[in-house]
Amino acid sequence: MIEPRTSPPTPLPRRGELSNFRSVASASPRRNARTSPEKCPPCADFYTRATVALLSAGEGPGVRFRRLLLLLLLTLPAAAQDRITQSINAGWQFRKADGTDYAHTTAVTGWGKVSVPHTWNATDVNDDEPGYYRGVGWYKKTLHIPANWQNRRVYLLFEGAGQEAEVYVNGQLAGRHAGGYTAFQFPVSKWLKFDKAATNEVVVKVDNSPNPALPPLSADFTFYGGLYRDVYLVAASPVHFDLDNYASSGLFVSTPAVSAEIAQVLTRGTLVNESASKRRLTVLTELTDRAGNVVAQQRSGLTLAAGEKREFRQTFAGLRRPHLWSPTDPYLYHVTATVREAGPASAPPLDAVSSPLGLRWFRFDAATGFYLNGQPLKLIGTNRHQDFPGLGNALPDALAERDLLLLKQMGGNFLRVSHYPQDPAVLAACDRLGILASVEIPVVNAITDSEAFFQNCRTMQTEMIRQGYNHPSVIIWAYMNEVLLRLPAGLTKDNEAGKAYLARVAALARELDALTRREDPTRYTMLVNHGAFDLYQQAGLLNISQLIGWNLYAGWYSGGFQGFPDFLDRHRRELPDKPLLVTEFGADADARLHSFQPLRFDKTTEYANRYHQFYLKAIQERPFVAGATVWNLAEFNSEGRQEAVPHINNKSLLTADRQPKDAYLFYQAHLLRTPFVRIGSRAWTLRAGLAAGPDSLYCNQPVEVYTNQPSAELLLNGKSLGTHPAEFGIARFTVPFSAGLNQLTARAGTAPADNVEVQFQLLPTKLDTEKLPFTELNVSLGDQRIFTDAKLNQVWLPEQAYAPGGWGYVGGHPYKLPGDRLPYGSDRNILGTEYDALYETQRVGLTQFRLDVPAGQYEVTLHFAELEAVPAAEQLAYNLAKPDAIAATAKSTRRFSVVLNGLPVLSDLGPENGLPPLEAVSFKFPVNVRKGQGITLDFSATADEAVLNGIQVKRVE
Ligand code: GCB
Ligand code: CA
Repeated sequence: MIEPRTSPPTPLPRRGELSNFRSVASASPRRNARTSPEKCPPCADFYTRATVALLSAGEGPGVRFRRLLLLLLLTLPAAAQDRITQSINAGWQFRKADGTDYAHTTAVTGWGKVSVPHTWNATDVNDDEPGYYRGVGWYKKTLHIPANWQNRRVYLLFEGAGQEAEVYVNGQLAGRHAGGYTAFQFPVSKWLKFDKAATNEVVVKVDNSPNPALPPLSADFTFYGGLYRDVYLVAASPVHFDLDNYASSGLFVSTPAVSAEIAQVLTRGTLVNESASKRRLTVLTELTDRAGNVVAQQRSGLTLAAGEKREFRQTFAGLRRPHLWSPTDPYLYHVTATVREAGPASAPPLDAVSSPLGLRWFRFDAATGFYLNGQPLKLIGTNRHQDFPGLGNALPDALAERDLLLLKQMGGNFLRVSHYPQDPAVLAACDRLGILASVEIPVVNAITDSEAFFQNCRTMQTEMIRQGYNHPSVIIWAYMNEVLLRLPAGLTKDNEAGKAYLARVAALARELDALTRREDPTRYTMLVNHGAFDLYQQAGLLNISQLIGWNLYAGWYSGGFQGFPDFLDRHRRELPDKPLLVTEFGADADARLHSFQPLRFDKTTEYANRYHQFYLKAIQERPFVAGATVWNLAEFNSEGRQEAVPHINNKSLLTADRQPKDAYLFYQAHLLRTPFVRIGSRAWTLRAGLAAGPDSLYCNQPVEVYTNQPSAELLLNGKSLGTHPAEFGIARFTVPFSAGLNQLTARAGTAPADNVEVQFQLLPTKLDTEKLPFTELNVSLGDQRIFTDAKLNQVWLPEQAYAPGGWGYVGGHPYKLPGDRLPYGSDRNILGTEYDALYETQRVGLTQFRLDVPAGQYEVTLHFAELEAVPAAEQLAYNLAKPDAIAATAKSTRRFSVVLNGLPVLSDLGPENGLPPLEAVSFKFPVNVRKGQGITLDFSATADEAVLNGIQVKRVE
């Protein structure tokens, strides 16, 4: 190896070139005002030499040869690095034990075997019992430590534990950590036994009990407990890069100035000498390109006394014509810092750390949005929660990575990592895939005005920044989400206590914002609010952060779609200097529910489609909207939620098992550059409907085709239904489905054709006809939606009034929960069923249900759920006080009877008698129908009114 001192002089940029740098700092005057926290320590023996070995064109042969030689030498394989990092996920034991101490817990038996990632809430967040286990869980594991680790500094590294942890090694407390979403690591050498025969016991107490000092206090997601991310053992040499800096890598890489011509890279770190003697050391930092070639290196020498800890920094002044990082070309360089004994470069490494390096620059403009590498770029993407069905939040990295790939395949270029820092695999995937990211700590809905709460916030923010600092994908650090959503009991924005609270929230915001700018002046700060403009204005929260994020649900939780652009325009008018992002927008979409006349809050796919169509247009039409992230990428667990699928928030583009909903295809049609065409509602492969007329053998239903081409053609069983223009990404068709299999094919331009097979259940309009014999009918009463049950292969149709020859109800009206949110039905959790959406709607006061079926053997099943119950359901979906809603008691005195073809089958049904509130109840009756008789159900009430939630009629012979 050539000592850098003798290597050719580095072609550093001349002054004039440097001042041409286009960078975040020079592009945005506000950011210039920031001062850098990076201070070079006063170190007498600190020397540094730079070599930049980028081969550039137009050089003389001599220079070229020397450079080639240098490049060759620099790429010689390095000796093995001396730090050992190994996961210790396997072979843990687990025990749930609330309120017990270390001595007691470790003495008892009854431990189960688990491996991490692990959560104790994987299943109890989905059952009918209110709440989920929030308490203590203990983990223990035996470790065999190699005898030759005696001289190493051994650490335990936890990528995350929900929500608080205490780590014990051989009975001694090694450390405590508060906060469920950031990593922590503790030195454990001093308690380890290195004897070959000895075993070491690690015990971790994890606790997800509510803690008023620890964010999040309340939120629309589940606060899972457990060791739910990877756990590692780290063994470093006594001379090592800092392992005690908020579980960061100890190496901080930034890019103070980047342009298309030249890039500056700054590395900072701290070196620790835990050996017993003074050491003369060299830190060699190398930048390598994607192929592994060293493109620049820096060497710094420093002498550390025994026990000394010393900062170093290295500036790579001029990386010429850097390969820039961007969503379309996420090119990554790599940084590796290695420490060796001073002297020959071939000395074995003592420690090494590495980091990705992406060269890019960016800025936000309040009027014109976001710019990456000097080009305007509309940030479009989603939010993401970290759970998965059946696993809770304890995911293998691969599932997190798959989510990011799905976002990329949608054409997304932006991820809001909500509402908390996630697995390190997430930002690593963002770096690789070219997805820009905003990351935040989980201060959600409210704060506690205590020093302990404030301190936990500061620590979390620092951990988040230091742990994520080196990811080129990160452009924003945020720290609060809708913090004024829930003012503490008794407080209003106008009373004294309320005003004092708002002032404390603002004080915390100011502190966290200042901390963030100090920690990392290269990113932007952001505060995220719900749509209460005046309230946040009054609290002074709109002029603290550099960016404002708005979570806007106009046309969902309240009002109409127009409220959305009106709100954006208001921000533009009143805060003309503040760049904004739409950090959340979305509508529930239960993949089972469809309607061709969708209504606000009906949770159908089609309503969500309209919502996204309106919103995306408004976002695109406004250049000042720098970015927007859909709420949410995939369905996620929120244990306290009710709605059509209890415990699940389904405002998402993907189902829980990551199948695309229509809105995902819609964004693909807008964001993908390669020719694209997909048939909408592609998962709705089982459909049903009434024949178009008494003599028809088909049913007309709309089908949407998503494409980025000017038009699309749709074929049904090989026959063209025409070519229709795509309007804002959608070509609309009416498809005459016939009974059985229907093959749809969509074609558009050069996009690969798309195929979907739909199984159609065609129902006769007149039930007694030979042409289309009656087989079965499933009707959801009080409902205007179609419900498809893929599991049982059944489709439920919306109710209709009876007409002779057909079927339907006589009399009554649809149930509607008071309030202006739901168009009909209730949103309360119905116990004892997975078909909440069906039981949540009901016809009240009907006198009959009739079907003019031909003679034969039938089965009639009636479905009921008493929807009148106290206390009244929560009005706000993200208002999470809930357990009492389950322990509902009857509000109605209902008593009614049902007579089936003259036979009294149900008598005096009511809350007191067979119909407890909010529970699914059904009765099945066999019926022998004579010719001309049909099926008639008569309903009569002796108190209140009769009800019916669902009916199924099936011909059995
Ligand atoms: C919000 C919250 C988010 C909720 C979402 C919803 O504004 O920030 O945590 O899940 O609304 O679906 O209500
Ligand atoms: Ca992981």
